[in-house]
Amino acid sequence: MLNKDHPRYESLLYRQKIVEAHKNGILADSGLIAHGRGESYDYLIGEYTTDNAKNTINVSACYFLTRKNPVLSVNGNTTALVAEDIAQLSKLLDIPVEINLYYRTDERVRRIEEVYKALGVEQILGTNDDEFIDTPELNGPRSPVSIDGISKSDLVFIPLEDGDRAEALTKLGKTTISVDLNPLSRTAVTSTVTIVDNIVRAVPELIESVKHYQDYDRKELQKIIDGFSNKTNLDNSIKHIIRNFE
Ligand code: PTJ
Repeated sequence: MLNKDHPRYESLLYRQKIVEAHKNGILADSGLIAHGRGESYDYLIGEYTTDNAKNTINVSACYFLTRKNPVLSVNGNTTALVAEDIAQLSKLLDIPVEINLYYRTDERVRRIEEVYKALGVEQILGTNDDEFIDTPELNGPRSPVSIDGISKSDLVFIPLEDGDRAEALTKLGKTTISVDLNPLSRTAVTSTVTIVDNIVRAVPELIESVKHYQDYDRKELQKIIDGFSNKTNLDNSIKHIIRNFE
């Protein structure tokens, strides 16, 4: 039982979610390590959503609202931490959730599918019954994607991603929106938009941002997109961490 007065209550709560997801066969063994790496970057950032990250979340919302076929790609860590928010985002934008795992097993896919089904998500792709096609120039377990989902998409949301796939998807001309606490990672560097924030804060904020921008004119959304530079975003994120050391 967690004590709510503990100064690191929230962090402990998310650790508990991660451990439970591991016990339930949702999280990969390496997912525990990936979470620890994320925690350390979050600590350096200050464990809050910076103004710079808020800006990238707003730009991401504008991208979601101007693309034809966005897909939310999910893995074990994303499901462990923010499955409810992913389900909400999928319903709000009427877009599919596609399961794409680095450590793919039929059993993990089945368990993750159950989570989203229970949350009422209607469009779940990347399941064991799906038809797959390989992502060009990408080897490994994350290469096969759903013919009706990521393969046809023009925008892929890729939280907690590995660099190879982020790079391959961007090279294919897709808009890639990643969430990664590490602004130096290859995923961060090769994505169209990198939200340098903890996924537990970023996805709820993204939902609010989509609600805010959904009645905006397309031209206004495009103007916000055109004014964005991911290089400047990453430079700002790194400078923020350096300032915290001073
Ligand atoms: O569920 P699977 O099989 O697809 O496996 C998922 C993991 C995450 C294990 C796999 O994709 C992996 O090994 O990823 P990496 O290469 O460790 O990259 C994960 C990135 O996410 C790292 O840069 C972490 O800093 C970052 N990260 C970890 N936790 C969070 C995070 N970013 C945002 N929010 C977090 N909570």
